[in-house]
Amino acid sequence: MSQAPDGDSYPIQDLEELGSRARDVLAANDLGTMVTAAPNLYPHMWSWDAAFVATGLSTISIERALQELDYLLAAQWKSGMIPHIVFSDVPGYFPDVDRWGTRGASPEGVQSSGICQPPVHTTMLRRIVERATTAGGEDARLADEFVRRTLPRWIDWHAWLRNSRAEDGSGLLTIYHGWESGMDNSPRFDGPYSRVQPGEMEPFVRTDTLKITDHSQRPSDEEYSRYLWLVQQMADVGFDDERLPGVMDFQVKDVFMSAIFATANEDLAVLAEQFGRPQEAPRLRQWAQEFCEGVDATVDERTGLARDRDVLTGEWIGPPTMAGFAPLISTTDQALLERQLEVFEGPEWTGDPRLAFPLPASTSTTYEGLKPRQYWRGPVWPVMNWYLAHCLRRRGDGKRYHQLREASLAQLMEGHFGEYYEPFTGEPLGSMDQSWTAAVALEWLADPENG
Ligand code: 9WN
Repeated sequence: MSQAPDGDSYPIQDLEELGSRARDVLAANDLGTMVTAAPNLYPHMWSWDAAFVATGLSTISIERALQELDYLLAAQWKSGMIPHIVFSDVPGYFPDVDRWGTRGASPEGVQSSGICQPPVHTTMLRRIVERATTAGGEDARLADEFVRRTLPRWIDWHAWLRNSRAEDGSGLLTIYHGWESGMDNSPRFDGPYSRVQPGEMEPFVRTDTLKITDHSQRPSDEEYSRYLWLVQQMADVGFDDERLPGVMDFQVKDVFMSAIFATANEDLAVLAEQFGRPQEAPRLRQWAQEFCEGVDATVDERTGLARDRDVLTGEWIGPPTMAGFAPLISTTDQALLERQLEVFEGPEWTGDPRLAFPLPASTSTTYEGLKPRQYWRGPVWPVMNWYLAHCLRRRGDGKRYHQLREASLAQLMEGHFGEYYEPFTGEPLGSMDQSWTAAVALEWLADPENG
């Protein structure tokens, strides 16, 4: 293990300063209606970012945290889908709403994309509710009112995922675009994307590479033309859930998103029981179990890692990425959990002595395709560190939560709140002042608990 300074060994004023800067980042990115994902590169609300941002905001104001989730829910489609982007009026992101062709599909007055992202929302909502309940008073009242009012919407969201993305009962969600995974250009998707051959398309100009001028940190133009082709394929069938399986050139059973969904169903079941809809809990628990089993069944005996599956070819997906640790999120199988932890702490992952901090990189640091500076092909993502630690702590592993907390605080102390970090040098990369990075810094600071 490399020597990560102990997060708790920092002078209290350094930790306070980190917290104060994280709060400033969220305040600066707050348009009043939404906290944008990042100030320049991402001037809109992203679905899974908003959930993490809400939990960070809840360390400051429960009311503001719940408003964030309300704003996201207002963009929910009739089908139950929560779109991956809710557009603000700030220009400068591509693809914009016109390129998406979703006007008319999203609710009146809302501009959104037409795909989804990982369903971390109800896990974060449960966390916010716990914080509000502990605080008591007006915070507890607000949380109670919010959950009672919005429970049906969250249940619709989960029902849409289960019924339009996993109606086969596999316990694995299908995604039709790498953006739906939130890990856009991960090597997980190289095989499926290699079979996407863009046809005739409107020309386009990227905006991301105008903002991140070191292009080695972003996906390539070739990757972008595939991304845009898939958007066009969906738009051509009016984002009709029933027609997508017949037309899409990219269809992957996403194991990481499925594990997130398993856990989120358990969290939603708990909320349903606590807030007046206990009759919904059995269905949600059944989905939790279905997806937990679906995820466990993908594990490669040889490597101990979980795998995605390419629906169109039936092939398992090989590259060793952090998605392989999906069972750490959802499994109830103790032997599998232990095996996964052994791999997680081994020399190909957080035990690699070359790492700046013992944190999981987005692909194994010994993978031949590792690109330590490029997006989901190697960098360490602070938001993922906190989410995995949160899932471990949920199952009672306070020791590992604490270890990941120390290493994460050590990483974040440099103060830029990078979107992602170079694993060996700890250099912040991508967007700076990224909202979800600031949000998880606040979570780490709010919660030093050691099991
Ligand atoms: C496309 C906002 C989002 C995150 C994703 C991350 C990145 C978008 C982009 O930024 O994706 O959705 O334009 O690159 O991959 O996880 O939600 O932070």
